[in-house]
Amino acid sequence: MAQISGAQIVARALKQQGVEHMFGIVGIPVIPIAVFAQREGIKFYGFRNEQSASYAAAAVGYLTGRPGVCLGVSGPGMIHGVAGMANAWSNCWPMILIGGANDSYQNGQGAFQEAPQIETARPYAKYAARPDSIARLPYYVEQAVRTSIYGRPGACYLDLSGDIISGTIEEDEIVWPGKCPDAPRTCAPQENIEAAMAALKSAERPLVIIGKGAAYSRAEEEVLKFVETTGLPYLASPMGKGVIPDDHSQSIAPARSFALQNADVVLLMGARLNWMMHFGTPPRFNANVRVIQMDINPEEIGTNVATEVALVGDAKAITAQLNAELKKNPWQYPSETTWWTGLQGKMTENAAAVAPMYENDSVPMGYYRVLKEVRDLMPRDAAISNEGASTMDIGRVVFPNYLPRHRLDAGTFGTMGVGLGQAIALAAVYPGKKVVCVEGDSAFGFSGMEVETAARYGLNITFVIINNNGIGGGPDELDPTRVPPSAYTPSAHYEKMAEIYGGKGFFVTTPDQLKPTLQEAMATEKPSIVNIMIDAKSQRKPQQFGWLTR
Ligand SMILES: Cc1ncc(C[n+]2csc(CCOP(=O)(O)OP(=O)(O)O)c2C)c(N)n1
Ligand SMILES: [Mg+2]
Repeated sequence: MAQISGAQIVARALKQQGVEHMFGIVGIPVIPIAVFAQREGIKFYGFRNEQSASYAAAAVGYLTGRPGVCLGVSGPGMIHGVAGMANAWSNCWPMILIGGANDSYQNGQGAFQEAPQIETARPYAKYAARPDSIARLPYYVEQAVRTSIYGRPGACYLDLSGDIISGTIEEDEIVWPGKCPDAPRTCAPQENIEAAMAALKSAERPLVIIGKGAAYSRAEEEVLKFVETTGLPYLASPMGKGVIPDDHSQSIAPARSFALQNADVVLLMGARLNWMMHFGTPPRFNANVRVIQMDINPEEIGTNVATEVALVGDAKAITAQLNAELKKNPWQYPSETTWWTGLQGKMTENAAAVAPMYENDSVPMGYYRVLKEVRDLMPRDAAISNEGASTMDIGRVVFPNYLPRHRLDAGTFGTMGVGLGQAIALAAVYPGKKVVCVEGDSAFGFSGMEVETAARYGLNITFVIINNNGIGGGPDELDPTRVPPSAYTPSAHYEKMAEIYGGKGFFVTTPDQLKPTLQEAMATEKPSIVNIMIDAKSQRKPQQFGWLTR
């Protein structure tokens, strides 16, 4: 009988559980896990910082429905990876962090990189375990994979001490639990389905809100059918965009504020009434809004606003139930109502307000002018990674999504620094597609070195930096003795980072340079960086409410 190491067992167990992507940084004691993972056919991406690797792992979980894995060494490596766990916890995305740990027989002795790792992971983990037996490693891996994707998805942590990783046993001593199936799709009771339809029928000003939960459950076909059959107006959360193509005639995205303020019945499809939806409360929502809430997690029901009808379970399965109910009892919201007229009027008004900004050729340029050009040059099926403050808020409005799970951004946690890792995740999951990674200059700095990672693996990513010299803009010139907290080096040449891997960088300051440089950048095989200077004072269209308005 052959001897087999803990590292090899972990790698084989992950592969057996449907894990296809591993991101991380190797070192003692986790090197053999990465080596064996590659040998088992898992794609390993060596990163420059575990933070970015952990963001990529969670994004892969969201995009594929099976967790991505982040691999980090003990102590500091593991702790960097906790950033991704927290982001995954907030976004409800499945991932597994595997942290190496000191040899267990040195516990408490001040071992190399010894740290309270389980305790550190715990608040963000659905499951955090330290396997104590090599033979049972596949059991722990299965637990972590299953827990990450069953119920509300989230992060799991496995703490692997050096002696478990490098220890060996006879192959026939191992217990293999078998592959855990995808999460069972849970339906809502028929009475809730009927109550939901009754509530919608009683509405004067109904609104459907599509969240990333619907995208995660791959409900796109069912949601499109539901929206088209009912004729209801809808809007999408930032990452719910694309579940229905953004150019659909029932999208009322440009009238978002008006729709939220005036809707009397809201159907949430995998979207939460947290800060991103202004808690579902005034002044952003009607004080008497009635809520139909579709969510995988019963504990989410009733958060911030009492729920009139709860649809607890899987978005794809429950939307199919709603469609079946509509087939039995056909109903459609009339297309000629004062609600539709109001929404359409507001959309026209808002489109007219931003139109001049798209066309404004003044130098320095504004966000809309620049992002419009990026939009026009990206392929229709491009996958978009987008972060920053205004760079992201305006990008979300300017860039259309025609496909589900093709937009990743700072998410529920508002995390700056996710952009490059998430772009790499998109490229890993969608080979052959163009990934466009649009970053504020501050956002880019959090993980800029990962451009080298993207180049090393030959990923089809175009990096675009919207440079206003800082966090929400900085000064044109800097006095080193008085640097404002939000400022970065004015006109910093971030595009030169492409030179480190033999790629091409572009520095753009005028509108006439936009098209040729972006075209060339999108056409090149190695990742290019297009660094576009904009007016530090450029802003969003004036908003009635800021994101954090009370
Ligand atoms: C991890 C983290 N640190 C800090 C912040 C605070 N923050 C919010 S947006 C932002 C950067 C905005 O600047 P930039 O990316 O240049 O976009 P701009 O608005 O200038 O276009 C920062 C640092 C955050 N959200 N996340
Ligand atoms: Mg900036």
